[in-house]
Amino acid sequence: LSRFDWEDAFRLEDQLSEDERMLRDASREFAQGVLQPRVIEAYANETTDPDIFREMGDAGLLGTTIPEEYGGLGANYVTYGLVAREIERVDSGYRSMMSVQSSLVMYPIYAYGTEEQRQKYLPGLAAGSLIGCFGLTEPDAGSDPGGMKTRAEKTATGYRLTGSKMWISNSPIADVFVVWAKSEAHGGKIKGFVLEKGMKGLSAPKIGGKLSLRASITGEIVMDGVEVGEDALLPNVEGLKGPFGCLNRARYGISWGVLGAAEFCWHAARQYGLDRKQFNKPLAQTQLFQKKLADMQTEITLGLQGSLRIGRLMDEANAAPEMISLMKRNNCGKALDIARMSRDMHGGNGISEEFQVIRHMVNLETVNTYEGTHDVHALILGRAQTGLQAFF
Ligand code: TGC
Ligand code: FAD
Repeated sequence: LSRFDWEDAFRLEDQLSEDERMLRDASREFAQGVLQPRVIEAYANETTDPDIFREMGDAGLLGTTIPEEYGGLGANYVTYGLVAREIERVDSGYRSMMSVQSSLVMYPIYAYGTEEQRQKYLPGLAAGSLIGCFGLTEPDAGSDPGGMKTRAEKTATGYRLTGSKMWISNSPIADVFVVWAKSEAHGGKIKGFVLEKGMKGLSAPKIGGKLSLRASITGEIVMDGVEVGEDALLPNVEGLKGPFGCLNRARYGISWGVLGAAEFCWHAARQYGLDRKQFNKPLAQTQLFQKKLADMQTEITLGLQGSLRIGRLMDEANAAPEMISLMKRNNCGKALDIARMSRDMHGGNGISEEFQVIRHMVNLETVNTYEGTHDVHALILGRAQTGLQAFF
C-alpha cells in the first residue's frame, strides 16, 4: 500500500494529464502572485481593479476552452475547472470575474454568434482588453428567468431593447453586454443580444453596499429603448436553453471554484490548530478539532472527485445538466459549511480580515445563491427523479 497524502487523499494529481497540471500550476502562480497581494485591500474598500482582466488575459486564463483561433487557450473543461479552483482559492469575486467573461460572455458569442461576431469580440475578451457581462436576472425574475420583462421590438434596421437587469457581475465596467430579452419578432421567445458600452439608452449603475463578493463589482443594466442593428442578435439559439447553455458551463466551473475557497479555509484551520495552544496543548490535538478537519478533508476530496468526473464527461460531450446541478449545489453548500467551521476554529482571529476565512465565508453566501440557488438546484434534481416539477 502507498503512503497517504493528507492534502490529496484520492490522488487527484495522478488523474490529471501533464498539460492539465502545467496549466493548473501556472494559474496557481498567477493567483498567488498577482491576485493574493491585493485582495484584502480590494475587499475592504469594495474596489475592483479593471486591470485584472488584462492580467488574466495575459496569463491565458480567459476563455480557456475557446479555440485558439479566437484568442482562447483551446484547453479542456477539466483545465477550466482547475483554473477556477486556483482563482477562488484567493477570492470568489475574482473567480466570478473570470467565469462571467469565459462562460457567460465568450461562450455564447462563440456558440450562438455569427463568424463576424466571433471575430469582433472574442480576441479582445480573451486578452482582457474588453470586459464582458451577462444580463439574465431582473428585479422581478431571479430563480424564474422565464418571467423576464425585458423585450426587444423589431425596428426597420434591427431591434429596440427595453428593460432592466439586476445583480449583474462586471456590468459597471463592461464594454460588451450579452443580454437576454423576449423578442417580438421571434414569437416572444427569449433571444440573446450583444450590446456595447456607450450605446444610447444603455447604462449600468453600480450596486453598492454589498457585504459579500466585495472585490467583484456588481451592477444593474438599464436599457431605455436601446437601438441596435440586426448584427447585435445572437442568431443561433432561441429560448431559455440559450442562457442555460452558458450557465451549465459556469455552474460546472463554480463546482471546482468553491472547493478552492474551501481548501484555503481547511488548510488555514489546520495550520491555526497546529500553531495555537490552549490548555497547554495545540488545538489540533483535541478530538473536536480533528473531527472537523476530517470532515473538511472528506467533503473536499469527494467534491473534487465529483467535479473531475463531470469535467471528463463534459470533455466527452456526455454530461447532463442535472449532474452539474448536483455538484454545483453540493460543493457550494459544503464549501460554505467548511468556511463557517474554519471561521469558528480561528476563534476571535476568525473574524479578522487578516486571517481571510470570514471573507471566504461571506463570499460563499453569494456563490450558494447565484447561478441557481441551493434550493433551486434541489428542485431540478427532485424533478429529474420524480418527474414532478415543484417550482410552481
Ligand atoms: P424549464 O421548463 O426547465 O426549461 C426551459 C427550457 O430551457 C431548457 N433548459 C436547459 N437547457 C440546457 N441546459 C440546462 N441546464 C437547462 N435547463 C433548462 C429546457 O430544456 C427548456 O427548453 P425548451 O426547448 O423545451 O424550451 O424552465 P423553467 O422555467 O421551469 O426553469 C426552472 C429552473 C429553476 C430550472 C431554471 O429557471 C433555473 O435554473 N433557475 C435559476 C436561475 C439562474 O441560474 N440564474 C443565473 C443567472 S446568471 C448568474 O447568476 C451569474 S453569476 C456569475 C458569477 O458572477 O460567477
Ligand atoms: P429569488 O429567486 O427571489 O429567491 C429567493 C429565495 O427563494 C431563495 O432562497 C430561493 O432558493 C427561494 N426560491 C425561489 N423559487 C423557489 C421555489 N420555486 N421553491 C422554493 N424556493 C424558492 N445574474 C445574472 O444574470 N448575471 C450575473 O452576472 C449575476 N451576478 C450576480 C452577482 C451577485 C453578487 C449576486 C448576489 C447575484 C448575481 N446574479 C446574476 C443573480 C443571481 O443569479 C440571482 O440572485 C439568483 O438566481 C437568485 O435570484 P433572486 O436573487 O431573485 O432570488
